[in-house]
Amino acid sequence: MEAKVLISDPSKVREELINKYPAKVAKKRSKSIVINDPETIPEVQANVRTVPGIITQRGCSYAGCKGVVLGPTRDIVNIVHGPIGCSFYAWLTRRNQTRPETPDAENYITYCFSTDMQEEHVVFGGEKKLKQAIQEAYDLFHPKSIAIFSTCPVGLIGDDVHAASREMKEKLGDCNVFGFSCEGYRGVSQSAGHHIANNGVFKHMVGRNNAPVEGKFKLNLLGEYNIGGDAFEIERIFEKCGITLVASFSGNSTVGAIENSHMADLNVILCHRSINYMGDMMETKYGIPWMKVNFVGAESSAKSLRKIAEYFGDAELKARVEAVIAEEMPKVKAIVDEIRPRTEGKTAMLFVGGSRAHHYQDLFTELGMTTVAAGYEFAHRDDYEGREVLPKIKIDADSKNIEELKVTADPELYNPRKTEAELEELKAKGLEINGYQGMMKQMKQKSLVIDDLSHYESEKLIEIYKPDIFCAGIKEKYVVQKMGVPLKQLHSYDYGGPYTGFEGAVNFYKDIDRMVNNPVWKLIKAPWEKEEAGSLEASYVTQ
Ligand code: CFM
Repeated sequence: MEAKVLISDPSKVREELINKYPAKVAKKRSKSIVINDPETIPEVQANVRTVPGIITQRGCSYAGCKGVVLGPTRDIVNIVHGPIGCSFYAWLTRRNQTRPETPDAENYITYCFSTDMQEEHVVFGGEKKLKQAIQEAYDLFHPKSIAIFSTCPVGLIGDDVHAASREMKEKLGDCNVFGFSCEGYRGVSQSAGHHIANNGVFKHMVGRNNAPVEGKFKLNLLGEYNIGGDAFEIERIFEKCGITLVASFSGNSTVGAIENSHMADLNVILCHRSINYMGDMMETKYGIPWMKVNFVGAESSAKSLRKIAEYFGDAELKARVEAVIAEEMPKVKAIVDEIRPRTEGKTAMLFVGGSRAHHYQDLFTELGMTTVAAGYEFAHRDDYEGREVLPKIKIDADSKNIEELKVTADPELYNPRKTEAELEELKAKGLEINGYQGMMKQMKQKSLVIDDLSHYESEKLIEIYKPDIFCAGIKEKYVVQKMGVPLKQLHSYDYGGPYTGFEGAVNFYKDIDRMVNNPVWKLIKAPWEKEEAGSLEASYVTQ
């Protein structure tokens, strides 16, 4: 069927995507492929098991716990209990950056700590080796904290990382040792690991230090991991506005700041998927409300700053935020005005993680580009449809495996930062407190929303739509580029970034301009597209 005909009727595209599958698979995938209607948001099947063999983009629970949430904190020794590969292949690949206060301040991010589990430990147990590893790390570095991460074999052989951690914490005396049961197979994706990490950070770190924090407008930044320096740009803007960042969860963060984070008066959440649990738990225990913000996109950054100022309700802060926006925006506008005529009308597809497939649409909108299809790898229905659907989400066996902490108000430290009446007033002003609208309300009518995109579906989509840019990760990059479509990595940003805030937006506009307007993509012809029969060249064959 002609691509143009298909595009004008996305239900036909949907059929094309699923009609190659066997009936059972087609039935399952069809629930995760929907045609958007921002008015009456359709239900998307999400956070369910991937069809085996379909080639998913997803990662594992260990990746979500160790790599995503705990990895960016610089002064914690993160020991991976497992075979060496789990550590080695996660070593510095996420491009999360950090900036120690002084050149000799603690920073373990560049290290790779592993128990290097061997067959012998799988057969006879690895706890002894784990305790030795903790002792060795302590003797070498004397860190404030050591965290232990379980990989698949640890759960299979039954090593008790929690008991080993407790024993070593007691023995060492001045080092907070705690473990995570984040075996790769838990849950259906890295999303399970986020939840496990949130629970552990909340139990073992948050609230350990009640020292007051100076500053008039104190907040925590939740779900910002400083990929490519994103957090540095947000810190710059906060500082200019006179906003005090108590702790970041967890880009450019320290153990001390997280332990003290319950002294802040607001939590702002960037990546809802990976850290909304923390927002809810801190609200229940300490009375700190949370608010969804987005610092990806210049307009979104300005909007988020205004929301923060509105929350604190201080005239001086509001004026300062407006002054910062007025100072930053013209520089951004000058660049976007120059680039936009070259990007206007072009199309993008975003299939990333659990948050960026939504947020980066704002930057493409600023460039005049349309997102024709988007989806998350591992997000839940609320990230697509908004948090209103939370009560309707069915809890399946895979989710039941993940602990839900029972949190109650702290008898001494619970202190509601806003009264019910004040919260109502803020809501009346349009501030969404403890809310998130999800991706679909912002997407156009008839755009495609696809959860846990398979490899086959990605190829089919590219064939039909020929988008000007495809955003995903390293596993997809070269396959897509061989089809003549540039791929921007929205996980690691390739070699670029930061992309947050005002300076980040400018970086993004320039990078996308360079990619979508590069003539090289039109010159590419895959070997199998060449006209002469039998002309498939294999230039890597040397003889
Ligand atoms: Fe949140 Fe993230 Fe993302 Fe994510 Fe990730 Fe990531 Fe991501 Mo890769 S925490 S959900 S688990 S914004 S590592 S920094 S880019 S998949 S979209």
